[in-house]
Amino acid sequence: MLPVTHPLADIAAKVDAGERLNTEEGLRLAQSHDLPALGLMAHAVRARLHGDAVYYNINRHLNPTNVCYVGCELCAYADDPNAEGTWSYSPEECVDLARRDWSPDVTEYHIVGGLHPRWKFDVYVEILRALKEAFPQVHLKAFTMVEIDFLAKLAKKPVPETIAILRAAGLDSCPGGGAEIFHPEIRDQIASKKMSGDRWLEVSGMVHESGLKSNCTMLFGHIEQPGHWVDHLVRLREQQDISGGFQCFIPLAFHPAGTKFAHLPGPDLVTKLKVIALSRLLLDNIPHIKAYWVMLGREIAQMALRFGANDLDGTVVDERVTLAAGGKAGKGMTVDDIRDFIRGVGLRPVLRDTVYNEI
Ligand code: V47
Repeated sequence: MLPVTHPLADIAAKVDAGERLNTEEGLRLAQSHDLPALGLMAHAVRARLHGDAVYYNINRHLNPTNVCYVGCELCAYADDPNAEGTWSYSPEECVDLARRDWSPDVTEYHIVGGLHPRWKFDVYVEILRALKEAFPQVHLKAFTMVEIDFLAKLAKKPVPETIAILRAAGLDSCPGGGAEIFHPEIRDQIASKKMSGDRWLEVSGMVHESGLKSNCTMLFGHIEQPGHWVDHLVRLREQQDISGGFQCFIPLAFHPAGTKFAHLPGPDLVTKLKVIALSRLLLDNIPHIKAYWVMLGREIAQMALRFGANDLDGTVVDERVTLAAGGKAGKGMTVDDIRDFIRGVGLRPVLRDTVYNEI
């Protein structure tokens, strides 16, 4: 795939042979400036796994509350209960909101929010129950590992029992947020009061053990170094070897506005494409890499489909996390936008549900 004299030729040979790359090789890729070579290798892997298919879904985002007592340095979305512009929707209001943006082809609600200091466990359970009752056919992908751990504390129950209660109320799978950067050197600065990386991985193991699928993420383009990406990806890969329930990895491009890091520029084009390619090359046991257009920006998300990504997420509509931090990708994409976008790079749009069944 690469000429034998190329500095990455030995890695390309391993990629060709379908062999797992080690940490040292990951670091060489992460530090390489040869973006086309990374893209070529990652695209070959993605073509081997998925041919020319690019998955997308018809979904809606729902954020029941942006009140959160944690106050992560990386976040512009969440705030304390007395701050202006906060919201806390009751289960009925969540259903009303969901109804506002509903259409018969919606297959997923993506539900994340803050760790509300005053809500009881039952509020979260009732939100799921009310949505499931109103939209029994829609998959509820709800609560990150951070929220699941918090809910277990609220419920005063072990995590597996908590998950069982949430499942009974309608939980179908979990989104991948809250992973940020696992390495404490960085995590202690960007999410100093959030659960540790070890705990995030442990809770995802329990989610998988319960039979639910989940996604995983990495927040990049702030104060981390390439070595932290490799550490993060290798730890996800190790967890996946153990528990096997990650469906999709989503690299999240940092948006600085309104955060403690507002002075930073955020990741550039090269960093975004490099992280997409690196994740495809290192995560040999996670099937899908998502180019989340809301955070990458539409044009770079389209290019990412040629750098290892095979999924675009969905129509989204009412996204608030990125918007709060200066996101400019705009409101939802229509299905026609998404299909044109995928065809524009010579690939084939495939409509999926949340667990990657073709529709
Ligand atoms: O957990 C917070 C991140 C996540 C910022 O699982 C920020 O399919 C950038 O996880 N700049 C929420 N990112 C989004 C998320 C997600 C999105 C789409 C699909 C899926 C999925 C998951 O956003 C948070 C946090 O890691 N985040 N603040 C920021 N300023």
